[in-house]
Amino acid sequence: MYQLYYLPGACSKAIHVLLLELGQQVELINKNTVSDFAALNPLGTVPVLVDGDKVLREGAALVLYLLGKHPNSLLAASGVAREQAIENLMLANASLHPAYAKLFFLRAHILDETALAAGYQAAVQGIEQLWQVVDDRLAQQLYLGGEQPSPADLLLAVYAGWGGYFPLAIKLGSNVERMIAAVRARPAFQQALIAEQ
Ligand SMILES: N[C@@H](CCC(=O)N[C@@H](CS)C(=O)NCC(=O)O)C(=O)O
Repeated sequence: MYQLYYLPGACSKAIHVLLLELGQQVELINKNTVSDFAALNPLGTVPVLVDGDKVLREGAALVLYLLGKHPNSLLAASGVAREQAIENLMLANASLHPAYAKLFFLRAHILDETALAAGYQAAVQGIEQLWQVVDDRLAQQLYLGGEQPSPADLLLAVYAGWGGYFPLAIKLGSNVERMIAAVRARPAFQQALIAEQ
């Protein structure tokens, strides 16, 4: 069985959902209950996945590891569909995730309220620009993966929830909202939600 180090609602939830989509059993370990988490990940971040004697880090790497190991319909084995799915995975993990991380950083480090509001506004502009790209890609299809979710859809459905932690409206776009509702309605997402509560 896999062990997944997580924080409730964090990006680790996408790995949790993916494991359930793949029909895998997972033992969840809240990072905050581990006294020496730095031994597993010196960066202190989740997700960390333990598979036997392997300790794996970095969300996108975990996604590719799991999809390479278990038969699935989330990622094509080769060709243009695979290339697009990996581009979308990186758009989510390497662009949208850091864009949201700016909001958390600002809240932790900017004490002046006016400066904080200006920082939030600039960060939200960047986030909305990225959602617009995703929204455009969803114009003709429910998921970035087409009729089936791709890994990026799972990640984005988790990230979209982070806006609720801040006193700002973040425009996602109607296609994005439709995709997120569809991902969140999936049994794997619901199961992960309950398990992390
Ligand atoms: N590049 C890393 C980023 C991971 C990351 O930033 N994780 C956040 C949660 S979404 C975290 O663990 N933050 C530390 C904390 O909240 O204690 C990845 O994709 O795995």
